[in-house]
Amino acid sequence: MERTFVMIKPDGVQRGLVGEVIRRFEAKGFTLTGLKLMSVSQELAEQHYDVHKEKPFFKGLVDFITSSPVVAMVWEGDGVVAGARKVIGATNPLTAEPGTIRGDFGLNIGRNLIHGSDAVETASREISLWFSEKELVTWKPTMMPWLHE
Ligand code: D4T
Repeated sequence: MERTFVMIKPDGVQRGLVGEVIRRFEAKGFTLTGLKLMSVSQELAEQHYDVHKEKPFFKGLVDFITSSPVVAMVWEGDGVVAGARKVIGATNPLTAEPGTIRGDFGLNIGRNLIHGSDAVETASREISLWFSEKELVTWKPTMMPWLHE
């Protein structure tokens, strides 16, 4: 089953949106497989955003992610990588569609509330960066037959 890494960034946690974000993923029908509130070390932030290390916003992004706790999650389900990105919305909250998390709650690209892996391979790298194998729980919700034909 496909898995993705989702992180509620410091602005989402500080603004009291943790429950709202989890509610949207649950309501969509994805399965929560890993969940933790944590402070992010400089090293983890730099590894996570390694792909952006030459970008002008890199330092601000790392400072932001390490400034206050985040909620790290793994969600599972058919097509969950692309599906989670749809639930999250476009990178810039000002252009994100209403009905998406960023579209409904955000204003600024540097405060876009939430991260979701952008591809299956990225998801696998990010899940092993943020979670140990024993922190992930494999389980089958009993509502599965009501979600899938
Ligand atoms: P993440 O990775 O946080 O889910 O965001 P996206 O996948 O939607 O977007 P991204 O990788 O292009 O950007 C990563 C992260 O950097 C911030 N950012 C981005 C920023 O502060 N200024 C910028 O100009 C850009 C492009 C927002 C998300």
